[in-house]
Amino acid sequence: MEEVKKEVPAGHHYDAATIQVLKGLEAVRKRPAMYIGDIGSRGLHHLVYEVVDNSIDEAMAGFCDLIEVIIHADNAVTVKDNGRGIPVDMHPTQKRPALEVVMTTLHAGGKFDHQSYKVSGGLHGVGVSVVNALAEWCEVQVARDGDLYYQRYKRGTPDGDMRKIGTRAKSGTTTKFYPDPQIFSKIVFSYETLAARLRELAFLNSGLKINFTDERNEGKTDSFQFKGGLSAFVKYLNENKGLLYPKPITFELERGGTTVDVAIQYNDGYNENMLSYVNNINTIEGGTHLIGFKTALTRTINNYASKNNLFKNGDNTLSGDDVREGLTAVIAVKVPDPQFEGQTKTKLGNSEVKGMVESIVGEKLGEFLEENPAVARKIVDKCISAARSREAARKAKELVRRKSALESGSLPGKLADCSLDDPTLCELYLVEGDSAGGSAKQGRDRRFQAILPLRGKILNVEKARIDKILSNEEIRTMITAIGTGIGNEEFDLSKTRYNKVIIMTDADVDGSHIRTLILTFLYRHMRELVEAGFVYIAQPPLYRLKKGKNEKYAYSDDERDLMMQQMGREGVSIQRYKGLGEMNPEQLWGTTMDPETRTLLKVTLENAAEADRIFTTLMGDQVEPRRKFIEEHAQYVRNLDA
Ligand code: 0RA
Repeated sequence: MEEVKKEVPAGHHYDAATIQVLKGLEAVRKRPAMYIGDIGSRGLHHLVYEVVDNSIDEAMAGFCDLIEVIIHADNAVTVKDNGRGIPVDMHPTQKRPALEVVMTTLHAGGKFDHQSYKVSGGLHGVGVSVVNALAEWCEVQVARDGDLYYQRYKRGTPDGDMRKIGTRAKSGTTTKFYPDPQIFSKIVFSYETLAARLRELAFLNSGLKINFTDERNEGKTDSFQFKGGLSAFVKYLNENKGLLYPKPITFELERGGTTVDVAIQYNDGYNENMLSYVNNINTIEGGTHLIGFKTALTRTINNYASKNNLFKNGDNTLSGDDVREGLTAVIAVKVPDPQFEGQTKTKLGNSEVKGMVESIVGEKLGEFLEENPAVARKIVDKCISAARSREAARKAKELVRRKSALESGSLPGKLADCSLDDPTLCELYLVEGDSAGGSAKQGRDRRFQAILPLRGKILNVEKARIDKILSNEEIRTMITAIGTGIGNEEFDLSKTRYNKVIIMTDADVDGSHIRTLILTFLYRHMRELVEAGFVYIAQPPLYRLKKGKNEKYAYSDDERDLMMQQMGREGVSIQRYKGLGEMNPEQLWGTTMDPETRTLLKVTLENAAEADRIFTTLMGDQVEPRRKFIEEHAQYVRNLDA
């Protein structure tokens, strides 16, 4: 605590309350990950979400309709709203302005009134004081009752008292902060990551306008405002997809303080894309609201089909999977006192919500189907055709099971497995082509590295139904090698045979296409493997530079230029690698596979809405969006194992 005392600015009264506060924020600086998840890119972006969430709360309470977010040239961030302004009057017990209490007290959060919905799930709602504690500096301006107030903080401690700096007619709060480089190793914000969340918030809060500007990048700017909230969200998710009907089915209802907001639109594809939210938080693990929705959807569509004699010979019930084929839906509930459960605290636990959502969706969807028989008919036809292919898929799965039981030890012959069997130590390399596969087999450390060569382009699962997917040889081999099984019902993460599945393809257009095909398969059918952080992309070098005995590998054009300079240009020969096959086993090991020296990209899913859209967009024929995706969705990790 010694250090803490020194940080109290001269002239600032130093009483029991202050000490308490400093202890709190010191805890945040000591263990930042406990408050914001991690101190990497995720945690860094979380700082912005936390500040924005406070303005969103003000919007949900009905006092704010404009939020502006700016990334400044130095990566400081400003969040400005036109709400009531954080109160500035003296706090009755703390004897300091309420603003200072909010900014420096853990969990004060500014929620003096409890009328509005609290955002308290997962890592959200830890309070703006956490951001303040993890900022090298932070400045807040509050406009209230015609006056403008200001206070500055350094690493969570007031850098002077709150003072009045002028007048301002319109009320609001402006927070500007600079993330502390002592806490975060990298303080560069990703425009795309922040834009995705801000867009999502604008969809979820119909009418709210969120302006976003990046001053690092010629003032790149976006403005998000959607009048038709969730309907616009579902249209956005279904962009680039063939639609069964043009206008999403929507309804919004409040019951006993809980609001339920739903939008549904089917496309002619085979994937299910359901997003669920509680108080603006994406409930990745689902929960009672989602269960209620699914139950109502299955029952309502079955009831309608049977009542209208739409079942023909043999078809008589539709399963949950059948009614969700090609479904894009967003369900957002606002619950006064949400209970969050699960590993990442993104699963709603409130049991009363299930019945409420179930009855609302049942009623409203039932009404819609009755009143719109043409649309209803299209939906039912689609579900029945899904049910028929489900039967074919069952037979295909049966075939996989029987086949794998016949192969001794069940593992595919092409797999060169590793000798260890502890999955936490083991890696599986999915390698493009038999020749690179051969080099990888020779170059690897066979104790913990397994190699599975894949021949050419695997099936594009984006455009295929499950029965076709399961009859594809390369895909079956991958499923058996990984060991988890696939799909909603069967997938079991605990059965994974490797905690790292590493995609290794050539550094050319074909390689990038094959990598995308593999990623699409893993995302659509083994999503939990991706969510668990088990999927990686190998980074083979692009160039070999040689000058006498001095040999270096460059992984980008910039690196090549830098190395050229370092080696003194004259007499440097450059070899450009077009494929993995041009490297011998030793080179492949040294540059791409040795955990001591290699670089792996970890595939992360920052935002479910964006991920789905991107896979849909990507599987078209354009190369450019594909390249962009890889850059944006893979996090750069060097020497992961060091
Ligand atoms: C508590 C009470 C009141 C406003 C706020 C919190 C508030 C907090 C934040 C944080 C960012 N923007 C904000 N805007 C408002 C107002 C109480 C009143 O005026 O009666």
